[in-house]
Amino acid sequence: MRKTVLAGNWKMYKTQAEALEFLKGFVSHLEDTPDERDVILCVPYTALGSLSKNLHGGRVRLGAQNVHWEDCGAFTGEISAPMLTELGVDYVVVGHSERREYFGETDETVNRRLKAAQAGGLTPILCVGETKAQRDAGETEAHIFSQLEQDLVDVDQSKLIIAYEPIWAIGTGDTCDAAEANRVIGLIRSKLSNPDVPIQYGGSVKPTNVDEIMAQPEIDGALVGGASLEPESFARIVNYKA
Ligand code: G2H
Repeated sequence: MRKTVLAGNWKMYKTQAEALEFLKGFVSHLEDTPDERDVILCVPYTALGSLSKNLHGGRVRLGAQNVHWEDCGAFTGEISAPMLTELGVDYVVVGHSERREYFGETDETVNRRLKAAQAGGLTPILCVGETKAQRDAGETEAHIFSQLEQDLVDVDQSKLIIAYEPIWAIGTGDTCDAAEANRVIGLIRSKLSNPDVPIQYGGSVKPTNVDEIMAQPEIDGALVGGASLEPESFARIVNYKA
C-alpha cells in the first residue's frame, strides 16, 4: 500500500518569523481527510529549529532541502544528518534540479547524500526529471532511467520517496499534463525494486490543478514550491479533493 505524501519545498524563502506565521495559518486550514496523507514542510535550515518546537507532535512533519554525506568534518557551509535529526527533522530533499544546475550536484554526490540521509535516520525525497531540451530530443526516459540507476546504487528503497519534476515545469506555471506525468511516474516505478515507493509529481502544482494531478493512479503526492509559500494555498493542496 503506497503512502500519499504532500510536501512543500520553500526553497530560499521565509525567515523564522515568517515560517512561524505560516504555520499558524496553515494548521488552521488543514481539514480531516478520509485517507491518510503525510504532510511535510521542507524549509530553510534556519527555520527548522523554531518550526520543530511549534509542531507540538501534530500532523505536519519537517524536511530539510539538502544534507551532506559525512556526519561532521571540514565542509564549510554544509549540514549533516545528525544535525538535522537533532532538530526533529524526518525528511530531506536530495538532488533537486536547482542543486544539480546551480551547485554542481552530480549523480555521484546525490547517491552519497541519499545513503547518508538514510544512515542518519532521515527519509530522502529524491528528485529526478528532464530538461526541455531532453524532452524535445525524445530523451526523457533515457535521462530519468540513467539518474535512477546512478542515484539509487545501494539505497534502501523501503525508506525513500521519489519526486518526478520535469525541469521545464518548475516555477514556470507550465504544468506537465497530468496524464503525461502519470505515464512517466509509471515508468519510474517499473525501474524500482520496491513497488511501494511513493512517487510524487512536482512542477507548478497549485490549488487549481492538484485535484486532477492527484486523481492519476500512479501519482502518490506532490512536491510543491511556489504554491506552498502561502498557508491557504498549500492547505488547499493538502486538502485536495479525491
Ligand atoms: C519544483 C517545485 C518544488 P514549483 O521545484 O520542488 O517548485 O512548484 O514552484 O514549480
